[in-house]
Amino acid sequence: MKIKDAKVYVTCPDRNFVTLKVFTDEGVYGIGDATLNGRELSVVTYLEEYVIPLIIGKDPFQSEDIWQYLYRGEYWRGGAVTMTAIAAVDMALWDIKGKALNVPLYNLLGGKSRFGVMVYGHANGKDMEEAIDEVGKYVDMGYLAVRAQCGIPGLPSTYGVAKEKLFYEPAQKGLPQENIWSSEKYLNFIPILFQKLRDTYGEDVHLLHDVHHRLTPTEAARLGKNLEPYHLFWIEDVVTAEPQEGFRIIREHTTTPLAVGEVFHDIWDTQVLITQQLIDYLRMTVLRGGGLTQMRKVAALAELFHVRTGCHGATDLSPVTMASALHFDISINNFGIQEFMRHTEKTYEVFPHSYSFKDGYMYPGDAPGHGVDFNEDLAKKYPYERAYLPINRKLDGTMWNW
Ligand code: EZ4
Ligand code: CO
Repeated sequence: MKIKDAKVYVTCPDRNFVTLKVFTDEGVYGIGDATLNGRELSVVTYLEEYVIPLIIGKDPFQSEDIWQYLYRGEYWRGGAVTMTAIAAVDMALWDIKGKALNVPLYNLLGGKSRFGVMVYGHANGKDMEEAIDEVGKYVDMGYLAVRAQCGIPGLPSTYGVAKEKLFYEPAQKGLPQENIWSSEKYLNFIPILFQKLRDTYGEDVHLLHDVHHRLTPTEAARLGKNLEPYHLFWIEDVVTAEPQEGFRIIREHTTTPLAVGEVFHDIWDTQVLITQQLIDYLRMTVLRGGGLTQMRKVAALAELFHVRTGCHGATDLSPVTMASALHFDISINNFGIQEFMRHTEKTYEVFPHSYSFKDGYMYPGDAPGHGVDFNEDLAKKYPYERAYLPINRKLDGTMWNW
């Protein structure tokens, strides 16, 4: 079998997605997600101008060699644009293999290690009362795990708080929206939120929280300590992982589990964190993490050091990434949890898929490959619109991490 051609599609069914379709001489095609939120067209050019000419004529079953060819052969190594493009090719190749052999992807990755994939949903409220209600709605929908985010008294807006509750998407048209941040106000408020959540819902539901890279290691250690009585499943991205050693300060002070990595690209971004056991969960997913080819290596390394996976599953990852992640999640031993933000109906219509949600778990389905298709005609109806993620400044105007 040979790769005959590949095409890139950009569509905006409520938000932008970049999709790669790889065609073979035997009629089988594979689909990959190439969406880099807020910088989409850079990956389109990278794929069309540099990657597609390199893969035409290659055997799609040789995914390892093609991965190495695109990674080592570029010379400059890594980065968000390159790794998103490589992941898109890799996802499409694994999809082709599954379809050509008529097996669901998980059966090429070691088979099922569990019956389903536990996911967490996103509850958020502009204030405490609304956040508590929203968590209850997820519990009622059958979720076993819920991430809770809340507006902070004294701050006009913050990460994770949405108007459209089920379909939170932070990227917006026009220039980046500006948020204002105060670690002091945040640190004083969040433990009270989780105390109230435990008082209201008891200990059975897993609770998670995302800090979105906004604290220093010392502040993160304080947050972790203050949240210990409420037994969170994890706190996510409490600090950026540059330097990776920074997590040691947090680790030495708290038993609240730590997750990080949704913005990592390379296995090297995880090396110190994993091998020195500084985290509990790794957030890399198939899209930014170099496809299944690299993610399987990352998971194998993590397994040796008691680190489990918690793949990123926000709306900027298309259903193609979601499906690929579900096949990966169900097959590895050291799976932890999967994030699941629902896409809108418009998005689901453009990406018909075989995965499903029931009673807190997701199931990849048994369609050959990853089980997601792409409706080109419908996609054409929703042209690309430039959108940016927000930015964040401290109270005195200092630029900070959003
Ligand atoms: O803000 O993917 O855990 N999930 C997240 C996401 C990110 C978006 C950025 O595009 O942090 O909601
Ligand atoms: Co996050």
